[in-house]
Amino acid sequence: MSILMSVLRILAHAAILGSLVSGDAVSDLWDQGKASLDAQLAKSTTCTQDNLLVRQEWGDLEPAEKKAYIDAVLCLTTSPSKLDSTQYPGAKTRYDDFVAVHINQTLTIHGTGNFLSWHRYFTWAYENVLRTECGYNGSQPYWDWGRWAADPESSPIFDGSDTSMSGNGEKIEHGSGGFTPAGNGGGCVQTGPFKNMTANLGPITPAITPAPPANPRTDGFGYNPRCLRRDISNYLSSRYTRTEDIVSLIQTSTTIGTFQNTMQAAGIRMGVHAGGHFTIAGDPAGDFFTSPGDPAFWLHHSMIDRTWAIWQMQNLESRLQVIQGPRSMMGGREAATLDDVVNLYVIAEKPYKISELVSIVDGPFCYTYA
Ligand SMILES: *[C@@H]1O[C@H](CO)[C@@H](O)[C@H](O)[C@H]1NC(C)=O
Ligand SMILES: *[C@@H]1O[C@H](CO)[C@@H](O)[C@H](O)[C@H]1NC(C)=O
Ligand SMILES: *[C@@H]1O[C@H](CO)[C@@H](O)[C@H](O)[C@H]1NC(C)=O
Ligand SMILES: [Cu+2]
Repeated sequence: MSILMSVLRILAHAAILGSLVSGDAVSDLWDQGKASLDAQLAKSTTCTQDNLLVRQEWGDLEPAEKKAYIDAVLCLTTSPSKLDSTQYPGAKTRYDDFVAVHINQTLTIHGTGNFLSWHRYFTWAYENVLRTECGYNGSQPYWDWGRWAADPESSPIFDGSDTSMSGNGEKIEHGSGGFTPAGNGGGCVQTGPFKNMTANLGPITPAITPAPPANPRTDGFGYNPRCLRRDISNYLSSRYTRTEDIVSLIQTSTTIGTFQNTMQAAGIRMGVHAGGHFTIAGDPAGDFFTSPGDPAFWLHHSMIDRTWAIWQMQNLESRLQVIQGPRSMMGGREAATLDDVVNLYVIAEKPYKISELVSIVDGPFCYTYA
């Protein structure tokens, strides 16, 4: 009897451990850095164990949690914009405000020294607005590319069910924007919670044909309502965003410069950043400027952020207060510094220095990844 009880207890214990350690090679790297993150949390003046939000992979959320997140996003898409409608006539909804902020800064936040910190703050601002303006009490979920790399279309993120981020676009005759052969969709998203979602801003660099209607303004801020189009396929995911690709990115990048450049590579060898964006593809997801207009953007960038955090945690002491790269991707090789300021204007209360945006448990941030 007591032997049986202890065997059962050991099995139960193993099951609990098993559920905490999700077990792929990327989460193993997280686990290896966990003690240093805990030590940093203990030293933090702004973040404690009690208010730490835990970001989870979409596939690990309960149906009710997925619905709560989806409802909050739909709330953003039906709340009014806070931007001036003369300057930004295409910004109709609060959701559009995020797209406008990204369009506005696109050329100084990609291929630059602030790429990672800017998008960390941007993704956090979104999570924060979902919570403060749309009554959401959960966290920003992420898309573990590796977990669904073989077939993203059938993943719980893109399967088109009520608890997904909506499915692929309708299958239409189309061409791709260059990085991939045309995929399985190309038309309007017609399934799931975001089938009625409208993209209002952009496009600026559409990556699909037939091209979406042109924006009435060259800056992309004009009002240009159109359906959300996607062209999901496993072409890139099965080659460039597998678990082994993520592990290799983390393990072979010894400087922040090589890490961010390898991640952002777009061309013959795709990094996970472009790989994820062009796995969704279409409009606005495949548009360099307007990509946050697809609600799956935030799950992708949360994974970008998690991957950066894991890279940092392999040696927190030397990988936190570091920066490399220019301030702009348009010539001008002026180097970014940790004192440069990130300003998100209408979607976040205050600007921060990059040095305040490098730790997930300091500055405005207080979250972790499961
Ligand atoms: C765009 O950037 C300028 C500063 O360059 C700023 O004044 C303006 O508020 C920004 N617009 C948005 C929508 O963030
Ligand atoms: C968050 O909201 C859900 C659904 O409304 C509710 O069941 C849950 O108890 C809430 N959790 C917290 C921590 O408030
Ligand atoms: C889409 O819009 C139509 C018409 O306004 C509405 O009946 C339907 O419920 C909407 N569907 C979703 C998923 O919001
Ligand atoms: Cu971006």
